[in-house]
Amino acid sequence: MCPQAGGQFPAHRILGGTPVQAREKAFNPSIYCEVTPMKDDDLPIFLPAPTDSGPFDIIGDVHGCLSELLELCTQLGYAIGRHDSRWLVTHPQARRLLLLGDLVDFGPDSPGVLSFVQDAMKSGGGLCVLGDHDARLAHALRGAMVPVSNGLQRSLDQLQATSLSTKAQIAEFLENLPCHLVLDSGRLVVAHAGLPERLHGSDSMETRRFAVHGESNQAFNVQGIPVRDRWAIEYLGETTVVYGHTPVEALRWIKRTICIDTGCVFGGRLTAMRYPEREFLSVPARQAYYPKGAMEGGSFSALSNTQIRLGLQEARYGVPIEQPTIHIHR
Ligand SMILES: [Mn+2]
Repeated sequence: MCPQAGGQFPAHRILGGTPVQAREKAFNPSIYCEVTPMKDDDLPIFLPAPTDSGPFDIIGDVHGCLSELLELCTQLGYAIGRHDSRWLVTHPQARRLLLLGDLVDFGPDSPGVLSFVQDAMKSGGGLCVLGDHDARLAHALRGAMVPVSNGLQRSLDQLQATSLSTKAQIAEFLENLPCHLVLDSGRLVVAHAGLPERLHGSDSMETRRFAVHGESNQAFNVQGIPVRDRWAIEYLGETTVVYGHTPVEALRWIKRTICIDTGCVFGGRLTAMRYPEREFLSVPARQAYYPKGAMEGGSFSALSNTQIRLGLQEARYGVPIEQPTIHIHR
């Protein structure tokens, strides 16, 4: 059984080795494992071996911000070209993009981001995990009844002129994304909403729900303020966990976990973490594409002094918080 199991939808089997003839082989962690969809006309997708050590450029929630994504990739040294309406995305040092999910909703060009990421995965071997907005869009494109809010309508409007077959292809791509990835022989875990250590490498409903949608029962501190990322505060693992989902104004290491969603679509920045270097690179949003109401930490952002802001956050989280240096390209 491939430890990289965990697409949002269980309609596929995880198999080891090359297609068809290797179907009954045990999983071999030294090769990529194939996720073979149950339906014959679905295309197989490939997941990295858990021993895959990169190097990766891990990118937080894009939410349809194609311009900023292209700019960040350029700053990261990717060569980006176009051929037959497809993106060609390669890196001279063979680095690979690793998207943390929530490619869509809120922003100006969700279809463009979906095309870019799919083409980057094909041409440069990039990787991506599933976010909650991606999962909802896939359901909506399949005709399921989902609450149309949170910017989903914007994505559906942008896809209105798209053919039915392309919509089905987008849904299939999203449905086959893994909910989390274990990489670098267990030194790195990526999941859209983070993941506690006990769920790393597992493929249960609980794992999928946590990795894609986040902690279900909200905790509150003694002042009655909601505590986000309780799992990160309680985290004792050696594995570095990189995630997005909750926009943060400033990056912060909470133990060995870090959220790199810096709220680009709300007028913040799009941020990448270089792995294994653990360096951070951001590009500012060209504009606020959606009201900032969904941003966390509004009370912190009103303060200009970063040290005071960090102190308030430490008090709120009750654990030491370390702020990494972030290189911002303007
Ligand atoms: Mn999310």
